[in-house]
Parts: sequence; C-alpha cells; structure tokens
Amino acid sequence: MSAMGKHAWYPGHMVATQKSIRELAPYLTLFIEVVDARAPELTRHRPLERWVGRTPRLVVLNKADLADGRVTQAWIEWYAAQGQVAVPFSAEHPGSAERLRAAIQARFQPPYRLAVVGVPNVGKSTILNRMVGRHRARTGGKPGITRGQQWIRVGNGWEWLDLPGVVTPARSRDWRLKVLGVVRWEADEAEELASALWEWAPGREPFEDWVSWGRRRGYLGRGGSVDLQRTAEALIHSFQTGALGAVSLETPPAAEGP
Ligand SMILES: Nc1nc2c(ncn2[C@@H]2O[C@H](COP(=O)(O)OP(=O)(O)OP(=O)(O)O)[C@@H](O)[C@H]2O)c(=O)[nH]1
Ligand SMILES: [Mg+2]
Repeated sequence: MSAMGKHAWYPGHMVATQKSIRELAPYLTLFIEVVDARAPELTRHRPLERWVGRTPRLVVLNKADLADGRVTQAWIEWYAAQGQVAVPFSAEHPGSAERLRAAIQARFQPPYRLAVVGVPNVGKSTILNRMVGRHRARTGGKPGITRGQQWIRVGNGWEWLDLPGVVTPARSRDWRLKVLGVVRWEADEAEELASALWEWAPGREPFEDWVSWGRRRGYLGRGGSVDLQRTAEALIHSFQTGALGAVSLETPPAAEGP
C-alpha cells in the first residue's frame, strides 16, 4: 500500500496537525499529552512519541470524574514507574487547574509555551479553557470540534496552543474508543457496543444482561418487548455522562517480572 493510500482516510486537519507538532516541538517548553483517564494507554496517540522529539511531555489523565478513582491512582503509579509524570484532571473539579499549573511549575522554567495534544474529544480544549480561566477555545461532545490551531496568550509568560485531535486507523476500530467518543460510530453498531460495555458496568447483577437493564428502565417497543436500539443508546449515553457510575475501561498492564 502506498503512503498516500494508507493515510487517505485521514481528515486533512490531522495531517496538518502532525506537521505542526513536528515543526513546533523545538520551540515548546513541553507538550501536554491529554488522555482519557478511563482508558489512558488506549487513548494515547503513540506516534506522538516520534513527533515530539526531545521536547518533554506531561500526561494529563482527563475526565477523572468519570473514571474509577482507584484505577486512576494505579495508572499514576504505573506512569511514574515508566519515568513519566501523569496528573489527573477534571473539568468538574475547580482544583484541577491549580494542580496542573503547580505540576508544570515544579518541573519547568518559564516562559511556558505549551501545546495540548491527543486523540479527539478527550478534552484538550476544555483543559485549556480551565487553565486560562476563560472560554477561549471551542469545545463539544463529539470528535473533531477543533479544526485548526489556535494560540492563546494569557500574559505572565503562558502561551497555549490548542490543536485538533489525531487518531490512527488501527485504533479507531476499538469499541472502547467508540463509547469514549474518540471516534464516531454508526447507529447500527449500538447493540454491539452496548454488549461490550455491559461487561464493565458496575453493580450489574450476576446473569443480568443489558437487555434486562433496558426492561427495568421501561425502554419497551411495540408489543411490550425491549426496544434494543433505544436501550443500547441509553446505556452508552449513561456511561458517557457518568450516570452508570465511575467506570474505567482499562487497567495498567501488570508489572513485568524480573
Ligand atoms: N465529565 C467531564 N467531561 C469533560 C471533561 N473534559 C472535557 N469534557 C467534555 O468532553 C467533551 C470534549 O471536550 P473538548 O474539550 O471539546 O475535547 P477536545 O479534545 O478538544 O476535542 P477535539 O477538538 O474534537 O479533538 C466536551 O463535551 C466536554 O465538555 C472532564 O474533565 N469531565
Ligand atoms: Mg478541541
């Protein structure tokens, strides 16, 4: 397959973003690599490691409010064991911005010229808005909201660059990236996604399936049978909004033996 063919599916802004990251890297203090706390390595864009060169990275485990706190803590320790700093963050918690600022200031000298990078919809623009204290970058609940680059200068030596999300074709087929909203999915995939998600649902009864979850909620169609499409979409939505509880979809790989 030619290089063109392999990447032909890429929306144009992803190609442009890759180029920007490579070109900007030498001029940046650090990259803020944003991942979803519910599946940090799955939502990590691996090629970044090559693109950023020698520029340091700090991993932000975002949407920590939606993740299982114990699992997030295990991830922080796992990253530390890899020699990487990972900081939990939640747009819902006012203290998050201050904690991230402190983590940066403890390790790097000003001026702070930072770029937020990561896969789509993990909350890059939202973090930036929280860090600058104003709604400066556009955000939204579906992938592909940020289309171009946007520098946000806040005075006192901080400059932030918002970039569009980037994702690789191989990763984009994973059901977890679909329910996390990193990649789009079709309506006819809902039942399959709900079945996979159900295995991770906290507090489900033994032998209970997602169909009975829908029945309990009264998602019934004609003749009183469960409306599978509606149930599946409701289950995914409940996961995405946190109504299902705090759920992590990935745990750190077991420590390697001697
Ligand atoms: N619960 C929760 N939702 C969040 C958090 N951070 C972001 N979101 C939501 O996640 C969605 C995506 O946020 P964005 O900031 O637009 O994500 P992005 O990474 O900039 O996305 P692209 O520009 O499409 O790559 C929005 O609906 C945000 O409100 C968080 O910490 N907790
Ligand atoms: Mg964005």
